[in-house]
Amino acid sequence: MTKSYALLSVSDKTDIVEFAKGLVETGFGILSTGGTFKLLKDNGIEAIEVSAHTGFPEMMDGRVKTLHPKIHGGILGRRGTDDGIMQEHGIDRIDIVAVNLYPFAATVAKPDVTMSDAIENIDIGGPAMVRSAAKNHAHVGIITSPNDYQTVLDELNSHGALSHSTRFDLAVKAFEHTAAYDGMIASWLGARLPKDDSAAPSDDATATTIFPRTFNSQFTKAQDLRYGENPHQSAAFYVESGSKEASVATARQLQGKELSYNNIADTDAALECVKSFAKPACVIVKHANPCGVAVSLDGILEAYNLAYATDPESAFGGIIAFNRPLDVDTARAIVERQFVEVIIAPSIEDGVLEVTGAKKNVRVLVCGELPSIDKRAAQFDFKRVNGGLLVQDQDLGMVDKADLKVVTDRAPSDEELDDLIFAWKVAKYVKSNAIVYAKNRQTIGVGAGQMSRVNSARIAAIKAEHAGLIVEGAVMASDAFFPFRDGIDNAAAAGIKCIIQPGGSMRDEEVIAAANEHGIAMVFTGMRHFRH
Ligand code: 93A
Repeated sequence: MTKSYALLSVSDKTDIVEFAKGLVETGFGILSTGGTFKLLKDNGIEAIEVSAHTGFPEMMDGRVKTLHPKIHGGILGRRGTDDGIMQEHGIDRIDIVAVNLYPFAATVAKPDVTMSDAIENIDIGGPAMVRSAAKNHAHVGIITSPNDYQTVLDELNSHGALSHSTRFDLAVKAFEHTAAYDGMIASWLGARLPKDDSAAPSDDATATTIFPRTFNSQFTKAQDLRYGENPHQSAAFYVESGSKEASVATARQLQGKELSYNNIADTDAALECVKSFAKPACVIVKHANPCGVAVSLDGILEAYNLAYATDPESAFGGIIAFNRPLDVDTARAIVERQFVEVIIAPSIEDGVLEVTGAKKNVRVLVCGELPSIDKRAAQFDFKRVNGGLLVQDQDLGMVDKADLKVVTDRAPSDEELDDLIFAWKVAKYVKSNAIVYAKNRQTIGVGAGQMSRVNSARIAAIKAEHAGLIVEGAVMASDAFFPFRDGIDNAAAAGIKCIIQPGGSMRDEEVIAAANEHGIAMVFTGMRHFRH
């Protein structure tokens, strides 16, 4: 049996002395690189320098320290299978590896960092050892964070060895550590790619900051944008690797000038909303909110006419999405009637581009067949907050008629139920607090993004009145429960006859009583659709 070592090579030397002491007490021999070795020695810990162990000096200013078969063979050798070959070459087992990497992040965070500083702080030997040990976690424990030293020592002391589950967990952490490290290097260097092929990256690392080619290795840049949400913000559009579903990211632009940052965001909102409907539908979005939505069995021209009628003022300069191929008549109706930024549809029929092309700058996008509504794969939603990232599943929650709970004396009619489900689907895509008034599968008033629900309801009523649409007999959808009865009283005064909402308020009783007083039929979905 060859000898067993723990190899310690750390840039962040927090608690390494105590850890080494503990390892020595459990019987490990310690191997260590220059700086770490010196610190251990200064603290009276017996260790062997890696260069003495391999017979090779650290060279090239430390670029080559641990890249040696006696190190990697000692880590990677399969215990049992490879014992013979290890013995033949005098390779000792390395059963514990504690490595953390050159401080690339801290280096590039310095305001006066140069390209050569950054390059020298790209650790090569460290990640190689981390990955070797993580790969061979069946036999080796890899520790990449001082936070794990004590747990490892405790386990070694109580059981004499690390359990498989501990080694596995440590290996996952190790791969996370190296993946994050490489991602960081790629992003930082990628942001400094020379714009011109002939120019080498300058040593003035702060000179040309651009958006990197990839982002977190999961997103690839599709295009640099002229600017962000506002002209003083720079921006780029990244597409998620492996993304196949019809989306704004996978769509093809057939006509019109380059999409802007806001165009992409609004096209996404419109397309995602129109995906909710199985029958021919049109969604018009303005400033990330649907300002008109309609479904029509007569086809998308009628759906567009109805959606436009909800709020012609807001539809000006909007983004229009369809869930059916765009035909010539619909294209003509749009460009003759209104200024439109983007039209997106699964495909277009012959002759459409001649019609849309006559109007300057109308962007036409085709996204391919839309996924069937209940077969969408949930992806992650990200929201950046200062200093962090919020991650959640996409809101793909759906309800159908069978999920609805009637809570009032009066139950909705079949016709009203269709409108309720329609209004509910729209409300999901309206920023909270969201109130949607609808009749005959047409929105007749949308109240979006207010800080109080009752104000959203007031706005929906004002919009309906403004567009000359009759609220009497319409339904109302609310993305979250009504905290007070005033929302119901207001709706009743406007002429609403039916309400869909999640329910679950402390005052549900009071809200239901208000609905009953007004002869309103109300259903609870049991599901909320906040959208911020
Ligand atoms: O320059 S390296 O990429 N080449 C190596 O062979 C190597 N081996 C260990 N960096 C290398 N290391 C790194 O040195 C470790 O990842 C650790 O961050 C650091 C510890 O060096 P020292 O013990 O001299 O302070």
